[in-house]
Amino acid sequence: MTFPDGFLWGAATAAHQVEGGNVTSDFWALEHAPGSMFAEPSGDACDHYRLYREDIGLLRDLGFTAYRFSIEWARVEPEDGFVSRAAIAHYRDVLEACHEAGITPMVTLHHFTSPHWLMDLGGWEYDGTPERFAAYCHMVMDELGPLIPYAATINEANIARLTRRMIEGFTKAPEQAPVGVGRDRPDAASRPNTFLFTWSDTGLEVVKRAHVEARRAIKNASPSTRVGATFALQDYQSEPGGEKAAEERWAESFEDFLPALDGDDFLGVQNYSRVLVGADGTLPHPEGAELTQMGYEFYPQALENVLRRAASAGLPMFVTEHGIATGDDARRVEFVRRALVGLERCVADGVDVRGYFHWSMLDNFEWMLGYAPAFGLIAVDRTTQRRTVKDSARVLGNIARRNALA
Ligand code: GCO
Repeated sequence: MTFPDGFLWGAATAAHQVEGGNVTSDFWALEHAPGSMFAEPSGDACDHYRLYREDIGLLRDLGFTAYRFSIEWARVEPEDGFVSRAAIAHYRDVLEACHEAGITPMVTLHHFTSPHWLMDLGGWEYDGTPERFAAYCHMVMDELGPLIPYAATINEANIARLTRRMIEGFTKAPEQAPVGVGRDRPDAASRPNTFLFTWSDTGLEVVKRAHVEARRAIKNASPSTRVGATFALQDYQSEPGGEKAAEERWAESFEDFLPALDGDDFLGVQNYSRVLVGADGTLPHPEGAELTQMGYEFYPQALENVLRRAASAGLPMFVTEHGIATGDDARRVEFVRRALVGLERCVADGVDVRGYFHWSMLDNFEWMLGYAPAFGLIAVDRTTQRRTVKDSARVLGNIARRNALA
């Protein structure tokens, strides 16, 4: 069972989840707001802003050939109109470290967090945000473009659609859902429009336009960079009576975005599990199902199903995220192995998949859930910042070395 030549084998991170000290971002403010819905603040995270050379070296030593990480807009442009040369120099060095190690970088330009100042303008409901975002992308690519072969504009451009469904499931009244993310009053009006908590139709249009304008800006500044966006794609499976509802879920979370992807070079597919859908919506997990630390069903077959469906976009695909939160690394090994058998079947059938990035390189800051879920191939002692390589990292690294499953 081998993979095509040049297939990328990587691990993924996002700036806010690993770098630490992202103090000029909207999320930092939310984490420290009174009544915050975050279990704990991100703090120093994995101190990856300082330790990136060590971390990239670990990936290389393990056998990986690629690394997906994000450039943090809030660091590059910490105040409206001020560009930090120091931040650009930092990311230049991260990219150079990748190339020196023989690691192909894939850069995400927006991974959930935004500069705090953007919230004062209306965040992801503000119709000027696409231009602001595109200007930041242009600036980054103008400086660093030759070092960036692959750029993803927005991570999980469709996440608001998924969150909206999840919230509906809780309350049937989305605007009343997660409280504590606002400044003083926990109602919708006071909730800043961060990327993750903007559920309105206006917000969706802003996101789509931001992707289109960013793609244009990136291609102008760096014509050799291949551009795409990434999507959180669930394997929606219908139970009798739920066929129509399952189709709707897929349409709203994927097909609805296809017009905005016209002109993209690749599609980033991110999958973690399946969702069972009945006539009235999401169904509970099957009796006795094994659940992960996220409460998702352990269901590695989902990746293959989702890749086959997403192929309808007609774009080359990368698995830009796939992983499992578990304290039992043997289950991670099993999860990866079974998913990769499915991925290999896709490739053998001619589905155009060009790489696999595991989420995540490091145990890291899982947003509102804090540091409890363990998604990493590498454990991090956050007191000493010591890294410990897990078996799953060695197993996946060996697959990468052979470009084949055992
Ligand atoms: C997301 C993000 C990652 C998560 C990962 C695990 O999908 O929410 O892209 O930042 O950490 O998916 O939940």
